[in-house]
Amino acid sequence: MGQNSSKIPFTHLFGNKTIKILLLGLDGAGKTTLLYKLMLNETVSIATLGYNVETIQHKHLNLTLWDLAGDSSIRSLWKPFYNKCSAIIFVVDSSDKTRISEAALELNKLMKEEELKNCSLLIFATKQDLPDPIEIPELTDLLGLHEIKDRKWYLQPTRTLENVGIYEGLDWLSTKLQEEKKAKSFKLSKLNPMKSPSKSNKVTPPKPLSA
Ligand SMILES: Nc1nc2c(ncn2[C@@H]2O[C@H](COP(=O)(O)OP(=O)(O)OP(=O)(O)O)[C@@H](O)[C@H]2O)c(=O)[nH]1
Ligand SMILES: [Mg+2]
Repeated sequence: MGQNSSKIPFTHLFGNKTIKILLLGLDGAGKTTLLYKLMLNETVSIATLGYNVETIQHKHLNLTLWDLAGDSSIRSLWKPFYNKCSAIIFVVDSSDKTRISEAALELNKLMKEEELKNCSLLIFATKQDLPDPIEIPELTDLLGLHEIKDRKWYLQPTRTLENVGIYEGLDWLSTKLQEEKKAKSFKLSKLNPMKSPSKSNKVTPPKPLSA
C-alpha cells in the first residue's frame, strides 16, 4: 500500500471498480522492483518469467498493476493482456545507454496498438541514482515522446530503491484517469440527458422552513 494512498473507497467516479494498468518495459528495467516497492515497501528483484499482478489503492482509486516479463523472447506474449487496459506504465532504465533505442522501439510499437489507443502513458525513468544516467530532456528525445500526439504522457525520473519519484508519477496518473472518467461521464450525459443528474426526474424535497 502506497505512502500517499487512502483507505477510503472512491465511490463517485469509479465505484469499487479496479482500473487495469500494464507495467511494461525491457527486461531488467525495474518493473517488478517498482511494483513491490508500492505494494510492500520492500525491494523484491527477481527476473519475472510470466507476470505479477497486484492491486494497490492510490488517491481513492483501485489500481490493478499487471507487471509483464520484459525479456525479448516473451514480449510477443504481452498482446493478450491489452484488453480493457486504462493506462500504461512504461519503465525504462535510464542508466542503460546501450538499450535505450530498443526501449524506444518497444514503446513505439505499443503506441501503435489499436487496443491501447485510449491508454494514458506514464513513463518511469528508473535508476537515476546510478552514475551518469541519461538526463530527462535527452531521454524524452531518445524515446520520441514529443512525437506522441494522440494521448497524454508524463515522464517521471525515479530512484526506486530509495522510493523517490514513484508517488509523484502515480499522482499524475490518478489525476489523468479521474479527468478522463469525468469527461466520459459528461459526454454520456450529453448523449443521454435523462441519465444526467441535473435533468433527472428526481423530486427535490422542499427545504425545511426556519423560524
Ligand atoms: N540502482 C537501482 N537499481 C534498480 C532500480 N530499479 C530497479 N533496480 C534494479 O534493477 C534490477 C532489475 O529489476 P527488476 O525489477 O527485476 O526488472 P524488471 O523490469 O522486472 O525485469 P523483468 O522481470 O526481467 O522484465 C534489479 O537488480 C533491481 O534491484 C533503481 O531505481 N536503482
Ligand atoms: Mg520483473
